[in-house]
Amino acid sequence: MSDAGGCSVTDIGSISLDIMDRLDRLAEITETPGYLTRRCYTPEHRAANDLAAEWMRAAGMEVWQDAVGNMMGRYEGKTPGAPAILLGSHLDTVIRAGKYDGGLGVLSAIDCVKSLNERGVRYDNAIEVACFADEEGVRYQSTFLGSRGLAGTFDTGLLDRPDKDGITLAQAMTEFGLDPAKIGEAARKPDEIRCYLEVHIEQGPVLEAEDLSTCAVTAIAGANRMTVSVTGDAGHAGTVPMSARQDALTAASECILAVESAAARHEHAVGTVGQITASPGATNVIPGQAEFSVDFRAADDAVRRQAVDELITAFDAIAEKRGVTLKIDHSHAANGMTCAPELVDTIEAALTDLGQHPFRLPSGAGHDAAALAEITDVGMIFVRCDRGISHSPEESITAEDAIAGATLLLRTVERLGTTNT
Ligand code: HGY
Ligand code: MN
Ligand code: MN
Repeated sequence: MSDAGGCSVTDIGSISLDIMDRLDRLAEITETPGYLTRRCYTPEHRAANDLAAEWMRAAGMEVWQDAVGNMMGRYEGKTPGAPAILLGSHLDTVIRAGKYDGGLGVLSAIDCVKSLNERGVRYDNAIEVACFADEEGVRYQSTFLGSRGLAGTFDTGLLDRPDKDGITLAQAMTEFGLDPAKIGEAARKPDEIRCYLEVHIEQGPVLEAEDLSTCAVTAIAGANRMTVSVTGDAGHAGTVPMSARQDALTAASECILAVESAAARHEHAVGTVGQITASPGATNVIPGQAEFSVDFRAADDAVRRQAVDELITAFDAIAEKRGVTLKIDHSHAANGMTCAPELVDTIEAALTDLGQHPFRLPSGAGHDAAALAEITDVGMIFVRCDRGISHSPEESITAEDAIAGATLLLRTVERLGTTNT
């Protein structure tokens, strides 16, 4: 039987049912016993790379680690050296993470190849899997270090950036066994890659509300991240009159509320302050120093840029009024991007093959696909997650939905593999 796309729908492969067991095993690799944290270039990153390498070899792939610490696998096509359909996601996590953000995409990709290998199926294209080193940017405040390395857009200006323990990115990479001078060797040429596909949990509530397990993704929102340092005057809590204070923490607090109101003012915009510190940190000392993070996103890039400009103007006015000084470190800025329409269509055709009606959603969360879009067409598949919760130990998916997401990826690859457009 074959459908309009010239694809035989009788050759839909299957995904092994133990994907959830392996996600549990991957989640056991953590820097913080009791909850999941796995940052880049740590011993835990090394252990996760080794485990992914073991799974990729077992799935029939040739395996290597690239020059920025991504763990890579390749399943050759009918003729060696052909451009690859690249699959993957990230192995790093946020702090107190859920088990599925990143890991689900990595295992879905590996299991897709495992299914092809078990059936001896080979296409003109090779299939590659990328287990990216750092998507979240937790350790060095800049996201997509792994996928930007592969895309050839790694910002070497970050190499001197220290983590919270004062270890620079260059030092961490060196200790991980990498040579920061050779980062460029990770860059892949656009003609080596036909397209990139990523499975990821939705991290939102829509699929659950629609009672759907999976869907195609249409776009990824752009984002700005910055760190704001506020400097005032420390002083005695009991003797400095309120009118004479330059309190860094109350100034930071007014700025933080300005983030919230800027996001509320603009359509489809979100603003978050996830980190704040104050020093010297004694109950009876007026804080002379405060620092906070800002994560600002919007579906529309022009809206995001305008809102961020307004925010910085508001910060300056607050600093002026309160007699403090501000320093803003713009640590990350990424424009929004749209997924390749033909890949969105192929994913929806695969949904139909699998008996689910087509559905598509934009992503408010950032993904490695945004970095890969610099060099190739990208497509993404979302998988339903419980109450849309993510970046939390409460993150939860069902085994059925995990398998549905990996099966949709496999069906999409089967469609692409049999139509070499
Ligand atoms: O923050 C994000 O959107 C993604 O989880 N890195
Ligand atoms: Mn993610
Ligand atoms: Mn995430």
